[in-house]
Amino acid sequence: MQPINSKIVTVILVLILLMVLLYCYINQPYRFSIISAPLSELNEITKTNRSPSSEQKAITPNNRSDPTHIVTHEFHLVAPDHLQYQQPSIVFGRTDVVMVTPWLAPVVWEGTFNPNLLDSIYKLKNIRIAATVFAVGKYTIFLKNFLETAEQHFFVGFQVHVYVFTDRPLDVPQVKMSAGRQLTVRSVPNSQRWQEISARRMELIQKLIEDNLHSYADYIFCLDVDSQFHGRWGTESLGGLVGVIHPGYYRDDRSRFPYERRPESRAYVAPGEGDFYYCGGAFGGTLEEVHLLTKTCHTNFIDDAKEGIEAAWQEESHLNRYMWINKPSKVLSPEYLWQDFKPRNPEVHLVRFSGVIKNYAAIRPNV
Ligand code: 5GW
Ligand code: MN
Repeated sequence: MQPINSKIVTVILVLILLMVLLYCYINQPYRFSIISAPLSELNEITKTNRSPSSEQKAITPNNRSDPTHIVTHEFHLVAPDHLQYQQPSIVFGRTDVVMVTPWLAPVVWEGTFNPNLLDSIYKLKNIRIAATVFAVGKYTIFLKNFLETAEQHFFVGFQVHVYVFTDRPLDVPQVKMSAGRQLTVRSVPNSQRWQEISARRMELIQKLIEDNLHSYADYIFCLDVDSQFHGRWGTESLGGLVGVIHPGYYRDDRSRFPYERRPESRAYVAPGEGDFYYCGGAFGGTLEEVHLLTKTCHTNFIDDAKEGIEAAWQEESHLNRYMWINKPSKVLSPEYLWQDFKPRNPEVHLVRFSGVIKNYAAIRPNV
């Protein structure tokens, strides 16, 4: 009897192992379905990226060994059969705003997309969204409103994982979250100088992604906490690298953009260059793209600091330099980061997310 028993046990163990392998195999490819453009086309390294080989490694999802292809699940869009929605037109549409960049990335404005169609497409993909928000020092007071309004407007009906980075974990409010949504608190050291918090923000997002975020999310958005949602922010915002147009400068000539103007800085943007002024208070995309962005911006910030230079708007300046060279594949209109004190302009039909009015003296550390 003895050898038969052990044979049965071995057979069962082998079967379990095969089932686990099958499960892993089935789950893997649907998230990364299409093999597309060569890396060399997609990833022109900025003049400040000094180690292209490590950057290439960083962008290869799941460290797959073939460095010549970027694999992504972004491009293959499957709609459910028989979905009813308004016929699209290529001759009628909004005429008061520009809906595409010169490199053919969509610019997302209200009235340019069908939310139900997009949600149906992305529901089938079972996507998971991560959001990061920093609340260091007195900025924890913004968390309640931020989290409550996110429940009402941010990727409603999808799997959302919010990561709160704070030095005051006990001050993180209990906010009721719907099924499929969760919050994780990550402790960070307090810092006296905002410039340090700012520099660390990119570094901590980079680390979060490296900490196996792939097991928990497909896309990530990095948002300022001193803000609230007023309207839908959902699947229309998904893309490889996603930039948000700053509400303060979008009607201005590029000469007025507050880019870093000293050539010594790695955030330098020369006169006559630059597409838009993007905001540091909201950006996102796939984990691979945001990993490369945060890693590059943080490295450049540190290397600047070693030479005694700090860009005009810290990480925002580095982000703007990065997005000048590495063009975003989707651009979100200023609907996606307005400011509560700013009257709505006519082309802004809907404010989705905006910075709240804050009492600087009351919340900022003495710097
Ligand atoms: C920001 C400026 C000066 C001193 C301190 C801060 C600060 C920012 C802080 O003490 N704690 C903190 O958590 N932050 C994080 O950085 C928040 O997520 C905040 O939303 C983000 C950017 O700073 P803001 O919102 O004050 O910058 P603006 O340009 O939106 O006004
Ligand atoms: Mn802010």
